[in-house]
Amino acid sequence: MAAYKMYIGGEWTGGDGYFETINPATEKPIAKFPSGTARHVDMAVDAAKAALPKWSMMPPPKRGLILLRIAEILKAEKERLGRLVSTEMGKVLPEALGDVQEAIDTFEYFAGEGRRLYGSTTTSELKDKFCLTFRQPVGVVGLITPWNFPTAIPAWKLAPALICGNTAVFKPSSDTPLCAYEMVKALVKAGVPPGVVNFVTGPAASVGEAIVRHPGIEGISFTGSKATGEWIIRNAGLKKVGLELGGKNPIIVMDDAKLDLAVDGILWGAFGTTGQRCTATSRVIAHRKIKPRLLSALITRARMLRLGPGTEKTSDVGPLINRAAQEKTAKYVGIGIGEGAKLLCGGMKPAGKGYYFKPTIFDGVSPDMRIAREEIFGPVLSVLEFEKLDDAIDIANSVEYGLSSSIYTNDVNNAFRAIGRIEAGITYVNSSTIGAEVHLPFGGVKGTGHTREAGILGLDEFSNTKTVYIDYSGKLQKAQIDVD
Ligand code: UN1
Repeated sequence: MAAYKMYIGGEWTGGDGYFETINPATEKPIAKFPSGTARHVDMAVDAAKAALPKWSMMPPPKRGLILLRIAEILKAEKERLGRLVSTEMGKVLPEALGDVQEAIDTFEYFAGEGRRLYGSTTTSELKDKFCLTFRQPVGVVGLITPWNFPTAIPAWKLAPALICGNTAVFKPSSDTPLCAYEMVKALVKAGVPPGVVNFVTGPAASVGEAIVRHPGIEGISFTGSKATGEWIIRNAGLKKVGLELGGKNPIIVMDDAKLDLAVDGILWGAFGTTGQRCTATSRVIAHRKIKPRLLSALITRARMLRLGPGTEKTSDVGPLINRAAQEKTAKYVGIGIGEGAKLLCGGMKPAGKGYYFKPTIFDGVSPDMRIAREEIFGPVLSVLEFEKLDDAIDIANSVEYGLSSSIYTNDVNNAFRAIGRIEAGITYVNSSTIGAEVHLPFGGVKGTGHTREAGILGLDEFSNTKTVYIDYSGKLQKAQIDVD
């Protein structure tokens, strides 16, 4: 089995021992990666610090050209990388190719920012005084990424971090280091200078913790669980912290909705990526009148979904990421049954190898049940019922998360009411809860964290705004005091 290396200060470096990355469809190891330690994080931070002055002073359009080259390299390798995403992470090939495409789009988008990175100019309350703002890099940033979008999410962080002139320590999830390695290779090939991005693999308890606590790191960007996000807030000191912490995303289906469309959207949102998206649809809040029809269509269609390796054309739903995820999903099925919800389909893993789990639907779920409140991150859908839209929105808002949401309705008044009242960073109308595009802000409210990634607002996480006052009056002018 191939043993890979970390990349620190432009050198490919080993660690203190290795861990294995596993193909979740076969449960077989596919590669070995170094177990990094706090010492490697120190080395990475030193390298990132040393590279910062030159990188941050390079004109942003030049940095943009490097980002564009990264996009081109990923584009040329899309098929191979897609297969790798599918093999290492488990998602089906069309989605895996989408993951790589999202990374390509992100690098292209932020490459263009090299010629914008807009600040603002504004008026002054005093004569002969000019006011403006511009963006400066945060400094050395720590990027801690999850496994569910093993190329797209690193791109969401790397591209804006780099265009803003930061240097980085990048720690990928230990479930998908090979996808992350490929990303780093593309960066190096595109001409990202040594020390600008340092790739440290290994456990959260050593590498992750060292990044979060490191005094040489100014910013942290993390996507993952709420519990870890809270830990980061407690331990990162005064670093600039960006968090994207998951969801319990609802689809409200009104009695006037186009039901076939809603069924397509629900299945895609709940069982696409085997339910392993922060944006996954985990609750359907269905109008009492249409619920029986909706459920019968959902069950029929969910039972038809074919489980199998992501790399096989015949697979609709790939495996979960690992054994722990499979066990967690099974545990929640047990909790749902124990709470008195009605299991309509799925509810177990199929026989044989691979961390598969059958698409699962619960009816008779009430908002106080744990399966209606907690993020399962597996193919489990809870169906709740309502009669009035305001009640549906109250149910939608009754959880601690607030990432994505959706309403299916043909009534524009319902749509706008939901858009205004649902507590979430994203609301879709007549479309599923998944499928965000890279040029729009992505993020949540409440327990999801309040950071925005992607789009123009994605620059805010990786830049500090400098405010400049230029007084050309030739005399001392006092704001708030020279009022006449
Ligand atoms: C995530 O699950 O953390 O909107 C990201 C979507 C994808 C990104 C999901 N474009 O579903």
